[in-house]
Amino acid sequence: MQQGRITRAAGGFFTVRDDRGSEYLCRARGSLKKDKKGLMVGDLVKFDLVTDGAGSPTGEGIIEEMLPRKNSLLRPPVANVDQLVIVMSLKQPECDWQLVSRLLVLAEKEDLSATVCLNKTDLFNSLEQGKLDSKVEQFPYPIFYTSAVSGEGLDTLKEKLKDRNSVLAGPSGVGKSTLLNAISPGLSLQTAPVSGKIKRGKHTTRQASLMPLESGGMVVDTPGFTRLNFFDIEPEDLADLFPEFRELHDACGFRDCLHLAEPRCAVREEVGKSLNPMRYEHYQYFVRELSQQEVY
Ligand SMILES: Nc1nc2c(ncn2[C@@H]2O[C@H](COP(=O)(O)OP(=O)(O)O)[C@@H](O)[C@H]2O)c(=O)[nH]1
Ligand SMILES: [Mg+2]
Ligand SMILES: [Zn+2]
Repeated sequence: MQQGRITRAAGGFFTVRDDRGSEYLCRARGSLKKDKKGLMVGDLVKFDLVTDGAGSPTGEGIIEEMLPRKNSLLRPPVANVDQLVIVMSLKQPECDWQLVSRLLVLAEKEDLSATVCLNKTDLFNSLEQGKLDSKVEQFPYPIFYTSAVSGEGLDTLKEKLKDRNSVLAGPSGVGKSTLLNAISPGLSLQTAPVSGKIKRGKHTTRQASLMPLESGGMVVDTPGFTRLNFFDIEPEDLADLFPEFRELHDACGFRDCLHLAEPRCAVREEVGKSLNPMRYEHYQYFVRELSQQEVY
């Protein structure tokens, strides 16, 4: 049996890529389809090659088995992800920091390491950069800057993606596909100008597929989205998904402190000191959102 990774899934067919980079079009063994989780892009699978009448391989295969998953994301649906790279642009469209935090919460929940890539630095002047620098002080995740126009940060991006399975996520129009084309021109991904009226990109990247990068590693370019819902998170568990709050929790006066209005709250105490105020705002907003969801 051969082993490989599913790089594409459509209409009951799976493209499986082996270590040498050969791709096979596969169907799944009937018993696998009934598996409640189903097969996903990113899954490691064992498969048998289909041969023709003369016994030569046809380039097609049958997936017999799925190897255990390390993790899986729902949006985009992809398994065994090493890292999430959240891409935002500084302008056109403007960076949506709440969406950044939302994606970071989802990454924490899946035990995924995450980085933030801020693109289109060419549209930013030093005054705007200065304002941003103070906004992201004490931000608890790595942030790096890129521009597909000036080439700034492209080596950093390439280095971060090297030899890992990464998912690029962020709204449409921020430059995800353009950045991937810049570091791996063979991909020839479609890109689209941000539509003038609503300053939001058109949806050009459709299906989730895992693409090999010329410099090593694989990446999923996702269609943009602006709205993401949480599910399966209780309000009292949210602070655990803010790593910078997690370590302070023990110092709060109440063991079940939600870090909202409770007295002697170690988290609130640190907002504006060791904690980024914007992150605390996002936390408050998300707790409220999760509490409202609970009613139903
Ligand atoms: N000024 C500027 N424009 C960029 C940059 N990167 C991408 N773009 C433009 O932004 C638009 C959207 O890019 P695209 O890659 O399709 O965004 P995606 O939806 O995130 O994949 C295109 O018109 C790109 O040419 C950048 O660094 N600077
Ligand atoms: Mg795109
Ligand atoms: Zn507290």
